[in-house]
Amino acid sequence: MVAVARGARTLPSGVKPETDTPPTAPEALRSPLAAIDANLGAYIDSLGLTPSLDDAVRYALLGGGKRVRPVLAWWSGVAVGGAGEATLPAGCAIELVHAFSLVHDDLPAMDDDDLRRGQPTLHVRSGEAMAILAGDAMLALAFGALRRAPGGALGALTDELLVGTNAMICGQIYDTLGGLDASLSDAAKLEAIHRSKTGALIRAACRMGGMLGGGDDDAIGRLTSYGEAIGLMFQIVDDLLDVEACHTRTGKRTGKDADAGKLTYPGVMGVDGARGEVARLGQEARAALTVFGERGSALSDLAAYLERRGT
Ligand code: GRG
Repeated sequence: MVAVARGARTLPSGVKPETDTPPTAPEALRSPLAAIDANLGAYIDSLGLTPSLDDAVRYALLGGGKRVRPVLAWWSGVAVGGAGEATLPAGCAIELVHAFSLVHDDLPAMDDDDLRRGQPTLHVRSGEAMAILAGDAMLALAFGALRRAPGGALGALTDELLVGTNAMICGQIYDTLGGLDASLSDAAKLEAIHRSKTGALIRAACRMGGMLGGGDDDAIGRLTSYGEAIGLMFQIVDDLLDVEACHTRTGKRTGKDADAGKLTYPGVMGVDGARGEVARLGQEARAALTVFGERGSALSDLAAYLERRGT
């Protein structure tokens, strides 16, 4: 008899065991990171949070993460002819909302995860009450971070962050508690959930970066199309990683969604169908960038990387 390790899973049909090495992050993802991290750290330093909250927020916000959303804001600003540095208030705000969402998503009442970014989740490390409170604080601090943007942009940026955050929370409700029209097909439900839960914040990052870069309505419209395509693609890749990758690569438990009976892209359209959808959305994202010429090349590189990312 073959011994099967506790927690071992059988891979769905079409899935190859993980043998390859993940693609390296492109220069477009790496080059703004120092400025983004310094900006996040300086904002937290400026707040003088009470020590236990300061410790929890730093752990959740500064302890790892790819910074995909601030990087998207950065290059969206560049695509419309602005400076990446001008987008930092938006990147900081979005990353705080993202960090809040991960901390709350990991809680026992939601996804009940003990591992995130290869480390214990915040509630495992600091207790459930602190994880709830640190998440609450990060959501409030995100809106405060926008006050460092030029005054004239504050109203529009606040609206974008509000719309993105609210859509993310609605997507989480659909995903965990239900509420979508029962007559929708599984594929339509899945798209509605993830355009909100994962896509809305990515869309907001692109739009807010474009606004701070001084983009006009047409340019913001192109960035919106780009953000919507890569936002959905990001989730499909996440679902594929959930079945294909192991936790040492992703830094979080894998296989949980399928085990919990949740709708996933590989589950609904098969692994090959999901990969095809990733390729289609990648093309859609790149097509939205043509108007920016060379200034959109970093966003194009990011789309290509996000199609193949391994973490
Ligand atoms: C709790 C209100 C509330 C919302 C939670 C986004 C979300 C909604 C939960 C996260 C669940 C999840 C893992 C979704 C898949 C897409 C996603 C957001 C992955 C994590 O984002 P990355 O890969 O994380 O950008 P890093 O660690 O790089 O920052």
